Amino acid sequence: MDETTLSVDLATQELYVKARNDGSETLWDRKAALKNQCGFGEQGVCCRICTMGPCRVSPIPGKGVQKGICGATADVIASRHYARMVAGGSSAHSDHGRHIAHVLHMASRDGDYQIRDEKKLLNVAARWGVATEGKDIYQVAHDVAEAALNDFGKPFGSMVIPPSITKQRLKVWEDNDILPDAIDKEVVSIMHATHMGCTADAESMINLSMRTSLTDGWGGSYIGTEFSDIIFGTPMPREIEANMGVIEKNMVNIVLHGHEPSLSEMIVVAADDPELKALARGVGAEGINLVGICCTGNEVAMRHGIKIAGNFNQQELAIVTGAVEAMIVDVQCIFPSLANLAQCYHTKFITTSKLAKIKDAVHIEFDENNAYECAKGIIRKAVENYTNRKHEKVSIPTHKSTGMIGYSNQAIIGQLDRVVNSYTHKPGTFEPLAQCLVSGVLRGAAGVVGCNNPKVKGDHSHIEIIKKMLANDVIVVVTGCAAQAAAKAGLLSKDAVKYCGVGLQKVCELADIPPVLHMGSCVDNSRILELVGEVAKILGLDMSELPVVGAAPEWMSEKAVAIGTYVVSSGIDTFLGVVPPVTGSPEVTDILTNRLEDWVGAKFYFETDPAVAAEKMLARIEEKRAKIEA
Ligand code: BF8
Ligand code: SF4
Repeated sequence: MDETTLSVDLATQELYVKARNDGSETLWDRKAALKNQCGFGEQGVCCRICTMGPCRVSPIPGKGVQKGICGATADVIASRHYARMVAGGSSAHSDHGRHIAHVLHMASRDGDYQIRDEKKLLNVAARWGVATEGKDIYQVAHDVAEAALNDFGKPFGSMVIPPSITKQRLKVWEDNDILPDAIDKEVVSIMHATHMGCTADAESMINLSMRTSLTDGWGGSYIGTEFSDIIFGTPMPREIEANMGVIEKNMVNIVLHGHEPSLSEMIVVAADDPELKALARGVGAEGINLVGICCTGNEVAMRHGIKIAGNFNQQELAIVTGAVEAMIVDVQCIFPSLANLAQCYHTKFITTSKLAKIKDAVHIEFDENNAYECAKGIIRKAVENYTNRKHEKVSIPTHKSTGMIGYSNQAIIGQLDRVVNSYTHKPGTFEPLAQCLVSGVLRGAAGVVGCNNPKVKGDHSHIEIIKKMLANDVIVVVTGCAAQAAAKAGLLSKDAVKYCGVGLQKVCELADIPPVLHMGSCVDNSRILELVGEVAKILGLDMSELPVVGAAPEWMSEKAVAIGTYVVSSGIDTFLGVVPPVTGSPEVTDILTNRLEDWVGAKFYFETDPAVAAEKMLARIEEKRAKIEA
């Protein structure tokens, strides 16, 4: 395989060649071994929901088998599958949020988890119906966590909706009957509605999917973000380095991979322990070097400046450097292949969650009640492994880039306050940003988010789309693995103004920001919802009326389907660079890419060519501008 076709990232190309020479297998080799992937599955027309099946129906109307044994059509089968993807994604994000709520619940003044952002805690307390006056801050934390935990499964009423939503949007949700009930209830309802013999109507199925997706974006993910900020601190701008070159030859390298910050935060704190540092020197290393992959990488980079080793496509390649003593994982986006790959090198692959045990891994269950000691134990294993390094197998690419990260909404407001014209703008708000959008200095904003997927040349679509946005004065916000692609390509650096049109250049100079703002992990897409909602409120518009678009150019996970669905349901057009498995159903395709606009004022675009997608994104932005300028 020609490595230059796999990814635009040079470190990835270099390590792919090393893996091949080492006889190690990677995702690209396994993709090639699969040869042609199943066309029925790809178009969403294979059903395994009951054991009368599996039933594969024809993706072409009027040609071949049109119905499964129960009579389900391609529309029914594809819409049910779509709904289950949304439920899978929403449950992953929401369970993450619930877990963080449990950590908040156990926070104590003398414990391992403490309150780092009291102001945020007090701000959110009212929403959760928690009185704060005269109460100890830890009691407030306890009460807020309990209220949120109870909201996940409450029997009556809709879930608690954050105040950043516009009133127009709430009305859209009510009118379309997608204002969600409790988070867990909606996911369970999808599992029920997609059971054999329930919903057999694509419109209703997508409608239920939208309800459920909203429990993710405005519920589970929102809780995950806000409570993480309260416990671990709200991110503020800082400089980081990204790409495989951050792995150090003479240090104990530990890769943090996964999603929830409760484990990774504790590893970061424990890595500073004098006992462990001495142990590292004792085994002949210069120290302990923590680096991150995927969303955990984003979480610890934003809050501690931990370097980013890479994104989704690079998880195996980190081990292939031969210089990783341990890869520590919790949940989500973790390749099962890592366990056997680690055995080809000296790496200890350590799983820590009951929800993500992997055969042949070393499992050390992380216990939040004994978090610090547990983290120390895990790091000790890594340090002790340094002497097992096979030096003849070590080769670390030198590639790395620097960039700015940590743009929480508080951080963005802090930067905007630098450009506040006190006659016209209120400090401490998004007003300058809103005015830049209305005046046209910024033509619009784009959220570029999501994964890598070997169906797409790695990082290529992310970078193409981002650069095109910048050149056209569209400010970009990024999260997840897209954010890491941007970091590696140098697009998070303030020097990236060289790619920008004059309007965006001016804004970046005045606010002292890069043109691409790293807003965090995938649960932190909730920060983008908050930002868009607040800007819309300032302008008295609905979110669907802003010149704002979303793109997931290289997405792969069910979480991305949930995100795309809640983003569209929130009124923001979403451009997918990998076609979702629905095209075997003309009706589902029509709903997602067309009819949704009538329902919620936004829709999906399926566009695999990033240059074409960027053109369409810009056209849509201009279309929306015409309305705000009128
Ligand atoms: O939640 S962007 S590959 S790491 S799913 Fe996974 Fe996709 Fe990366 Fe984070 Ni998000
Ligand atoms: Fe086949 Fe219907 Fe069963 Fe699906 S639910 S496997 S289409 S019989």
